[in-house]
Amino acid sequence: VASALAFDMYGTLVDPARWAGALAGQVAEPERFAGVWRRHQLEISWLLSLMGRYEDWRAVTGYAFDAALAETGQAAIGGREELLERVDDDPRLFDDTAEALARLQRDGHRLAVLSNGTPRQLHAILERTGIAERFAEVVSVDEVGVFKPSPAVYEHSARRLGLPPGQVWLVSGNPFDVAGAKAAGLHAVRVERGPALRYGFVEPPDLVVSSLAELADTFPELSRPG
Ligand code: LAC
Repeated sequence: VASALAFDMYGTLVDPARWAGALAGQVAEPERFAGVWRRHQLEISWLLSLMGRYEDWRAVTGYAFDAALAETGQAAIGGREELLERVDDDPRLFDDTAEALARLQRDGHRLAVLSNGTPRQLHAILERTGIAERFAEVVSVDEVGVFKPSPAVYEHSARRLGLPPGQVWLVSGNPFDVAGAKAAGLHAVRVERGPALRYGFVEPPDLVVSSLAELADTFPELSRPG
């Protein structure tokens, strides 16, 4: 089948809410902090992209950490660098992920990663979580120098996979990412990992699943040629 599934990383394969574990004892209300941090991470990636600037995801994550401290009224903490390292070094897969990827690969699907993360971060996550060999390609926005949901990112992924955009299926738990993929002419699967947002200004996803297990059940039928 001449198609490929391109998986988002943070919020789809690995769970950013698990950052709370590394934050415990370092900041007040670690669970709330993890959510505020994540929101600033995305906002800053959009700010930079609209400004026509680029700094990599690692840098964005640091700026977002400082913004989250300010928003939650906390002073700068000692050991900021170590904490950022620790979060990077301890990725946690969502429970449904490893098995679903194995099934999709066994069914003959070509799998890729398409993420805001740097190539170094992405390869480290894949190695540490033991899913590296599921993926034929690892595509980072770093290769383009702009963040999701710029159309340049999705178009680049299709070029990297050697496919027309309409034959790439982005799989993401992030509604803004699904919207970006549809706007750029890709197919998109939304994994319901959070509130079911709807954006009326773009086409809806081609498929909505409650888990990656459901994707592994559904996708072979959906992508059958003819
Ligand atoms: C990513 C962001 C969206 O992995 O979390 O690309």
